[in-house]
Amino acid sequence: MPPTEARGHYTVDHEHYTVGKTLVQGVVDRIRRVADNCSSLQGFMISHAFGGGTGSGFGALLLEHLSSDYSKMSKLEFAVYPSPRTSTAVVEPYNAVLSTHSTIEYSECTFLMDNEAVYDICKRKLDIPRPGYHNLNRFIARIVSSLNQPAFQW
Ligand SMILES: Nc1nc2c(ncn2[C@@H]2O[C@H](COP(=O)(O)OP(=O)(O)OP(=O)(O)O)[C@@H](O)[C@H]2O)c(=O)[nH]1
Ligand SMILES: [Mg+2]
Repeated sequence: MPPTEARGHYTVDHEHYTVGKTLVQGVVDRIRRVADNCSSLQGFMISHAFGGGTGSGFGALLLEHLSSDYSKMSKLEFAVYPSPRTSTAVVEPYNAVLSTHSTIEYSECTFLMDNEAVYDICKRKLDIPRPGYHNLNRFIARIVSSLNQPAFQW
């Protein structure tokens, strides 16, 4: 997600109702341009963090638009759930709670990657003394790839 100034002060409300509203149409237009060039579009995969202002607020808004423009296509979400051990802003729990309802209404399936659990697995099972984002991401990437694999066989 693009960096925003004063991280954490931009909560889900800000991204969803103010800045997000002015940007979302441009993003949807770009997605449409790519989608129109696909010969056999099956759906969308959206990766975002529930804790980030952009990831939660703008993510929910984008999902809402995709679901009205492409109602028949499947929309799969890969969402990172905030953990106090890796979080950078105090508003993350609020962002996560406020954006949860959009996952119920607008996406077919949401895969929740709990940063806390992934951190624990890296530390205890994979013996990484101080796991960083790159360790967490490598692990998450494997999960996402294994979920995608059946789709690639078609
Ligand atoms: N697993 C994992 N979690 C991340 C990573 N980067 C950020 N997070 C988590 O995501 C949340 C913050 O989301 P960001 O993606 O940084 O925020 P954003 O969506 O860009 O929103 P802004 O607040 O507008 O910057 C926190 O809970 C972080 O711990 C990453 O590379 N890997
Ligand atoms: Mg950001």
